Amino acid sequence: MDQHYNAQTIEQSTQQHWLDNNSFAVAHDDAREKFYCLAMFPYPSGQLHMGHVRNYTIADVIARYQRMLGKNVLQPMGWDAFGLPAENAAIKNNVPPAKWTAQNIDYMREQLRRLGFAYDWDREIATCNPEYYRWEQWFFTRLFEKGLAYKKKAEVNWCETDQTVLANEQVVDGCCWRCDNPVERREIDQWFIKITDYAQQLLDDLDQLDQWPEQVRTMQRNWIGRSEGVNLRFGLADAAATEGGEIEVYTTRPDTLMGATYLAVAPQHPLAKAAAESNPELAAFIREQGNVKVAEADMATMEKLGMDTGTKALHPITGAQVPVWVANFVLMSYGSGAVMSVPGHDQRDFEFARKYGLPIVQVVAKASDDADYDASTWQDWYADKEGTVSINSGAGYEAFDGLDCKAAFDAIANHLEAAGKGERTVNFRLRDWGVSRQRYWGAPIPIINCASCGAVPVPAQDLPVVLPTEVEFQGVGSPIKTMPAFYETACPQCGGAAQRETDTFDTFMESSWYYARYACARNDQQMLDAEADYWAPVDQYVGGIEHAILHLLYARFYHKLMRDEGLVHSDEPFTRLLTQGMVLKDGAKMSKSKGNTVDPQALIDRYGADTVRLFSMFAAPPEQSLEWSDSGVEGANRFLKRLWKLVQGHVEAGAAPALEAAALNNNQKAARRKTHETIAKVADDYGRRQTFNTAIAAVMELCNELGKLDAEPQSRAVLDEGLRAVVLMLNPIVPHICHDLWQQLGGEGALLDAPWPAVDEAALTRDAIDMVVQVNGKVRAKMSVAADAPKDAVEAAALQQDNVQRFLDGVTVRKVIVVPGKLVNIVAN
Ligand code: ANZ
Ligand code: ZN
Repeated sequence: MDQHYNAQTIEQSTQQHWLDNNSFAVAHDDAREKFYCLAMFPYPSGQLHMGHVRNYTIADVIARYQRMLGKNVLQPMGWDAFGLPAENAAIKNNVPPAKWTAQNIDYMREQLRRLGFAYDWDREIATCNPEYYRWEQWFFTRLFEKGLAYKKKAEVNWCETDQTVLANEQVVDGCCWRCDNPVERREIDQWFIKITDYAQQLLDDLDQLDQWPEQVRTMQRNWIGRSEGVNLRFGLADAAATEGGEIEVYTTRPDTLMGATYLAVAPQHPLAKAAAESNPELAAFIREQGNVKVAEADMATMEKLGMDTGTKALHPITGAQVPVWVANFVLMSYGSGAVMSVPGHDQRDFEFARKYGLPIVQVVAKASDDADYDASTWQDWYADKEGTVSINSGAGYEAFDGLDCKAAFDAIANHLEAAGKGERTVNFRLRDWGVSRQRYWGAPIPIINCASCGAVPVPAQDLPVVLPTEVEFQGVGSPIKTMPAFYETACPQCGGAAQRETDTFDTFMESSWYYARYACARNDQQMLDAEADYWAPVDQYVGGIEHAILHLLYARFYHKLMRDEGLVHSDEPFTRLLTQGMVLKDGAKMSKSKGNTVDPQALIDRYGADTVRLFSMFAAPPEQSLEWSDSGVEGANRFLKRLWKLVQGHVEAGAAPALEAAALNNNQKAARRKTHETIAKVADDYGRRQTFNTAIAAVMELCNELGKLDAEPQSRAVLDEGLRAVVLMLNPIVPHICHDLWQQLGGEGALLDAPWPAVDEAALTRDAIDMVVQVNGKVRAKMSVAADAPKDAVEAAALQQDNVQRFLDGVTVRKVIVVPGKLVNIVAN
C-alpha cells in the first residue's frame, strides 16, 4: 500500500486490468436492459483538445453509471475521418491524406485510452475505410433506384480558396465556415438527396424527442421552416408575350391580397428573362445580379434593388393592372420565384415600394382602432396577425372587410380556389441535401457516367469504389480528377467506355449513420443487421451544440431512410440528447487561432487522467460553458489526494466491525444519514438531472463529514460503509483511483461491475430535525423537534422558545406559518 496517491501507477495498472479482461466489450444480451451511450465521434485532427475531453468524459460518466444500474451498456468510438483538413495538410506538407489520417488516429486513440474511457474498441470505425464507406455507396445506389437521389444543375456556394462547393449551412455570414473567405455562387452538376420528401416527418417526429433540449428542437423546426399559404396566379395583361400567360406566386398572407400593388420576381425568373430580351438595361441588371456573390443568409439584410420589367399583371380579384418588377431579394429556389408584394404589411415590400415610388395600400387595421397607419414610416404592427381586421378589401367584389386574419385568409383562399385561380399549399424552407463535393478526401460517389446510358449506379458486386490513396497533390484540386486510371471505366449497362464520378460525398454522409454501424461494425455482408435493431436507438447522445441543426437533421433523415429500407425499425436515432457547453479560457473559446488552448496531454502527464476528468466534470454543469482554471485543476487533484489519505487511514486501522444500525449514537446516525442522502442525490444528479458538478460537490461534502468520525468501533463501521459508497459514487467520474480504492476496501469483484449502492430508507429517517423559528422574518431561535411531529405541535414548540417569547412581548400573534422540516415564521404586531 502506497502512502501517497500516485496517479500514474494506479491508472496504468487499472487500465491494464481493463485491457486484460476486455472489460468494455459487449454483446447482445436479452436478459438485461440495453443502454447505448454515444458521444459524437471526433475528426482525427492530430490530438485531443479540451472540448473532446469534456465531451467524452460526460458520455463515459453516463455509460459507467448505467452499467452500475445493471444495464448492458454499449459505448463505441470511431473516427470521422474524411474531410478537408487532411487534404489541406497534404497540400501543405506533402503527406498523403490517408497516411496523415491514420497517424492521427493512432495518436488520438492512445490519448483516449490514457483517459480511461470505457469503449468497446472491437467496434472501432474509421469512415475512410472502404469496409465502412462501401455500405454508404451501396445505400446511395438504393436511394438512386428509388428516385431519392438525383442529379441536377444547381447554383451552389463556391469557395474559391478551398475549391469546393459548400452546403448552405456551411456558409456563415456569406463566408466559408472553414476558411472564412467570401463565398460565390456558381452553377454545376450536383447530386442531391430528397430530404424534402421527409420534411413533414422530420418536423412531426420532433414531438417524440421530449428528451432533447428544447432549443435544439426549435432550431430544427425553424430550419425545416414549414409554412401554410396559397399558390395563386396573376394573369398577364399581354398574355401572348409570355408562356402560360400567368405568374404564380406563393403567399402566406392571402388575407392581404387586396393590398398587393405590384409583383416581384427573381432575376432568374423566366418572365424577367423574357422581358430582358427587348430591354438591354434590364438584361444588364439581371446579369449584374447573377454575378453578385450573396449567400442566402444575407438576403434579408442586403440592400434591396429592383427594376421594372414593363410587364403588367392582372390582380386575380379586381383585375387591376399591377407592375411586375425584378427584385434581388426574391429567391428563384423558393415557392415559385415570384411574390405578390404587399408594401402595406410586409416590411421588405414596404422598403422597396418607398424606394421606387410604388403605391402602398393599407388593408389591415388594428381591431382596437388605437393605432394610426402612416404610409411614410414602417411600424411593426403593420405585419401583425393578431388583433387585426381587414379593411379596404371589400371593393364591391366580396365581403372581405371586417375579418380577422384567419377568417380573411380562409375567405380569400376559398374565393381563389372557387375561381380556379389558386390553391392552399404547404411550403418548406428545407432544401434537398446537396451531397457532391469536388474534393479528393471523401467517399467516391458510386456512379458511372455513360454517354449513351446516362448516370448508371455502380452494381453492388462492384462495390466499394475505392478511393486511391497513393496520390500526389498538384495544387488544391482533387488528384483523382486527373487520374484516368481511376475514372476511365466501362459502363455497367452497355459495356461502352464511360467515366466514373470524381466527386466525393459530403462528410455529413458518413456521420449520418455511423451510430448504427457500430452495432455490426465487422459485418462484411450487410450494411446493418439485427444487431442494429437491438442497439438502436442510441439512448444517450452527447455532443456539441454546433451540430444542433445539420448533423442531427441528416442523421434523423438517414435513420428514416434506413427504416424505409427495412434496416432498422425505429423512427428516430437518438432518444436523449445532451449538448455540452464550450470550454473557455479567459472568457474566450479555446482555439488554436487564439492561442489560448490548454493541452490535455500535458495535464494528464502531470496530474493523471482522473484529475483531468474530475476537473472537467466539476467546473460547470455539462450544458454550460466551462471556464478553464489552473487552480481548479489543482483543487481537483487535492481532493483526490485527500480521498486517498482518508481511505488509507481507514484501511490501516484494520478491519471495521459489522454495522449495527440500531446501536448508533446520534453522530453516527447523522453521518450514516448523510451517506444515504448523498447516494439518493447523486443518483438523481447522474440520471435525471445530468448535473455532474453538483453530484461531485455532494460527495465532497460527504467526505468532509465522514472525516470527522471518531475511532469508536461503530463509527468505523459507518465510515467503512460511507467510504465504499463514496468510491462507488465517484467511480463513473474517476474510475482509476476508485478501482484501486475499492480493492483496498475489500470490495467484492471489480468495481466496474459493482452495483450502484442501495439507499437504506431507514437510515434517512430523522429522530429529530432542526428547525428555525422566525418572528416577522427574522431568525430568533433554533429548535429540535420530532421528525414526525404534527403541525400544531411544531407551532406550539416554536412559540415556547425563550427568545421567541421575548420578541412576542407586547405584540399579538397574527399568523404562524410552518414550512415542514425547515422553519416556523410567526407574524406578530
Ligand atoms: C404576400 C405577403 C404579405 C407575404 C405579407 C408576407 C407578408 P415563409 O413564411 O418563409 O414561407 N415569398 C414567397 N416566395 C418567395 C421567394 N421566392 N423569395 C422571397 N420571398 C418569397 O415566407 C412566405 C412569404 O415570403 C410569402 O408571403 C411571400 O411574401 C414571400 F404581409 O406574400 B408573402
Ligand atoms: Zn452505357
